[in-house]
Amino acid sequence: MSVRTVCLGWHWQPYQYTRDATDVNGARVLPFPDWMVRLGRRALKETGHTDAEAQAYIPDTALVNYYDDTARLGMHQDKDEHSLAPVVSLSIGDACTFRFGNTENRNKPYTDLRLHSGDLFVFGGASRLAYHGVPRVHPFTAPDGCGLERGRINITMRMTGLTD
Ligand code: MD6
Ligand code: FE
Repeated sequence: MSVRTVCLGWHWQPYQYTRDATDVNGARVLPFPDWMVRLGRRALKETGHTDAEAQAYIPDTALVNYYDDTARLGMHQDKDEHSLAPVVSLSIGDACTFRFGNTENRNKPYTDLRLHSGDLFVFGGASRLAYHGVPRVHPFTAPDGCGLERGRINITMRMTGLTD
């Protein structure tokens, strides 16, 4: 994995979520913002989820990944959460190739699609545990005014299902 990550709400490292960034500097993670909860609920409503599903959605962690021109993210499942509530993904800056796979293994069949700045992607239901990754970033494709001149930022919000 060659992306750089900062978290909100809960700090993620492989296999676990903690309130402190124990593998970085030990600092307490910043709180998960209310506006992001509202954005997550709106994303569910606009992707065919019911009002009840949207209201029950209380994302409590966000992983913010920064990709430079050469960064990649290998095929993986997001399965460290104790909840199978959807993952909402937002992309800013350069476009990338996003590889959306199957739930069995990291190999074919998979679908490659391009995620552009401003795209929102919801991983829910049968797709929630699908393998996925980012095989490449496309430099110099960020639109003017998106707030990022170089590289790509992806924000994924999730429900950990954890309590303190
Ligand atoms: C990325 N995203 O798009 C990496 N995970 O940069 C993810 O790993 C991801 O976009 C779960 C759901 C949606 C995602
Ligand atoms: Fe993921």
